[in-house]
Amino acid sequence: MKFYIIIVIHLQTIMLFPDVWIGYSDIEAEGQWQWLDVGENWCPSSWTNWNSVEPSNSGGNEDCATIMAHVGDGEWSDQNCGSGFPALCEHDPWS
Ligand SMILES: [Ca+2]
Ligand SMILES: [Ca+2]
Repeated sequence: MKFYIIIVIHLQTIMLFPDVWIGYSDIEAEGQWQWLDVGENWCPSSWTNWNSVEPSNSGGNEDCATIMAHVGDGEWSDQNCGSGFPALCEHDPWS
């Protein structure tokens, strides 16, 4: 059995941090959001934490989700995948 430690940083308390990618995307099919795992497999999920006006797919070109650092309480936004944000990753400390 594997155990994972997930470290969640409350980003609103660290205002120097930008938004961060979370590995959730609808790049394969618009509106069908899925997680991309380490094996590069797409995993659908029904739980989300979108901001009330997201996902907006602004300009028809927002296919990657971020946790917004300065809006809401860890709410998500879809943004252009080419934006240079850092990524939040899951790590198995026992592997
Ligand atoms: Ca999209
Ligand atoms: Ca958006």
